[in-house]
Amino acid sequence: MTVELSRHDDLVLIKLNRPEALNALSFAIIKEIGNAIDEVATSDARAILITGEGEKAFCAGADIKELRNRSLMDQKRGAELGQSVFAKLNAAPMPSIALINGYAFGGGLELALSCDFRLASPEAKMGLPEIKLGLIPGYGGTQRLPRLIGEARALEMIMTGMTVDAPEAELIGLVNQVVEGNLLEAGKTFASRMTRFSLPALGFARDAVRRAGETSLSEGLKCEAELSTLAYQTEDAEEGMDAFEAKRKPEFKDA
Ligand code: DAK
Repeated sequence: MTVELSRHDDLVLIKLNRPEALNALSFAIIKEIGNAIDEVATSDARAILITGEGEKAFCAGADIKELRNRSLMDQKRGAELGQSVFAKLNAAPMPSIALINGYAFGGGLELALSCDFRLASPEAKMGLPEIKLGLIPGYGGTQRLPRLIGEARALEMIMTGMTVDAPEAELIGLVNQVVEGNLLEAGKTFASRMTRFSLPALGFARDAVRRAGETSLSEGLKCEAELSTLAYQTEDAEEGMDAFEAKRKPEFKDA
């Protein structure tokens, strides 16, 4: 298996393990990532961490050697495969955090962009260099990057193929944090700030925030009213407010 799953208390780590090719994404690996996300999504894990094996790379992008000599239909299906697999992270009930431990280029950065959060080691380097190959991103980068860092910066990254280092990535909001020291431990600590909350409430919050990048303010506010009402109707909301009044810690049950 080139994609490894390991359990760390209430978290699951998905690790791309193909360091000899800097964890480049073959179509087989993309399918394995999809299977791994499916497995975690139906488990009792409270968060997903994703990283790459080795000290050099999170993921150096699509497997360039494999991209050659394919029919247009195969390419389109390939793009749809990558997009649908990465979208599974958005649909998973638990939050996802990319631990960018080195290069995250092309499809590798697109995988990280599909996570809810990104932490990076100080030596991490990120970019969408597809333009240098005469290509453009095909696994969601043209859509997720501008929603995250704004159109002008996203256009600059995509149209120049520039590399962004970790401090700059933090400055422009591409990563949440640059981590000195152990990235996995930092990922666990980051996740622990939300793992005890109600998964339905976390999901409603994520859906509402995502809508901000997709719709008008008035439509987004309507959506927020609906989702916040749904959250209010959960048993967890009752528990949370009961616990507040009783001055005790809430015990959420994801219900
Ligand atoms: N694909 C395949 N092999 C790769 C690879 C990649 N993306 N990146 C690295 N490798 C392999 C290298 O070929 C080398 O293998 P050997 O030669 O030893 O057999 C090994 O990994 C180590 O790499 P380097 O020797 O190059 O290591 P360096 O430290 O010198 O350089 C680097 C590291 C990350 C700067 C360099 O490897 C590099 O520039 N890699 C390519 C980065 C890149 O351009 N990524 C792809 C972006 S395009 C689609 C449409 C578009 C896309 C996908 C689908 N459809 C329509 C379906 C686009 C996707 C992309 O991701």
